[in-house]
Amino acid sequence: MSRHSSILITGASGEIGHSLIDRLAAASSKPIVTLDLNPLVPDLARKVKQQFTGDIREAELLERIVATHEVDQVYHLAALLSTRSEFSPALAHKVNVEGTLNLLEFAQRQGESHGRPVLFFFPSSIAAYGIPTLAAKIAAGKISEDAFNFPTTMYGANKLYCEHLGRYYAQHYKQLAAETLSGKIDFRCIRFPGLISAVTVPSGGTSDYAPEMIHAAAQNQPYACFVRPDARIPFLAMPDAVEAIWKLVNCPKGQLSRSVYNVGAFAPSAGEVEAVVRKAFPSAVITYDLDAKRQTIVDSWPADVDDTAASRDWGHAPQYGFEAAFGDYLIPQIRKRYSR
Ligand code: NAD
Ligand code: AKB
Repeated sequence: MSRHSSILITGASGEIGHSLIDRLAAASSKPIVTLDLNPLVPDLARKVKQQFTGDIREAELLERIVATHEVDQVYHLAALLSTRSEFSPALAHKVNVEGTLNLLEFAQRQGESHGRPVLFFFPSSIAAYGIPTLAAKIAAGKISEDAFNFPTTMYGANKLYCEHLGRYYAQHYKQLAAETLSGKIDFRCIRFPGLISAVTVPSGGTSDYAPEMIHAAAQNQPYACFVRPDARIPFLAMPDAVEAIWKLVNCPKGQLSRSVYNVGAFAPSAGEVEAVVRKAFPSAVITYDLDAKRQTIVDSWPADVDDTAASRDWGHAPQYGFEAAFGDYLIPQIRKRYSR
């Protein structure tokens, strides 16, 4: 039986997965295979060659994938997000770290077996940063990749460690073995800010207040924001997130100066998000009901990120700034979505 050279997307039923499947199905000739606890919605299922439903921690499932597919690209999206991880830190470690280790081992075996480096895309997060005080956050402004790498959440610690695991597999794997076994994985990683999509609503994250506010207003539902109006972190519109993944994975390796890149676009406060949402939906009922503990997490994340390296190395240039993200993408598409 011949095995097909394929792309594997884990966590494919989630927010990024939705948009990434569309993009890869349209732009790549390779068949797509997915793995998620939840099945894909029918529209997306039609775009993939085969979907596997189950847990990334199950070795037997990964064996079933290689029985029929020769994988040369892995987009490892499956994870528990920050708020959810803080309620179940041991489970988060199992899914976010042990799950990633499984996928790296899987990719390593694939690279060793077919002889080509397996591209491994890993979505890290601004949660990998931990700024000790609000005053330090305000003073720091745009943060570059190597500053404040002291996450305060289990999720952030998981992400930061997995960035290192990926670099280890790519550059130093089994460095004491007689033969060279590193280089079988081409590990590339983006630290995403909060993502805002017009087609999906997030769950389990701490940056969720901004997308939740917009989706609630468009459905005429009241929304109580869990952070202060002055809470500020960077955000990126989902089409720009997918474009960034596409640009990074298609960049010639020699142009990359690092394995982990910041990407940013706009960094409004919650109050500034509220103002644009109110302008678009004047009858929106938005209040503030502070969750001091989730606020503390947001306060430990950067007010904005320095993405000079991503712009220079692989041309990160988001199409949507604050005004355009709302005016040209979110508001029109979300209105359409809920008026059906
Ligand atoms: P999401 O929660 O919408 O999707 C995650 C998917 O992973 C879900 O479909 C879930 O069913 C699946 N999953 C969870 N545990 C699993 C397991 N054990 N086995 C198999 N599947 C499992 O998240 P998203 O927003 O699409 O994020 C995708 C990735 O990007 C995650 O790694 C996340 O940490 C990262 N990221 C997201 C954001 C954001 O704002 N959305 C920002 C930074 C980084
Ligand atoms: C979360 O809030 O957990 C995510 C993220 C910024 O990584 N949206």
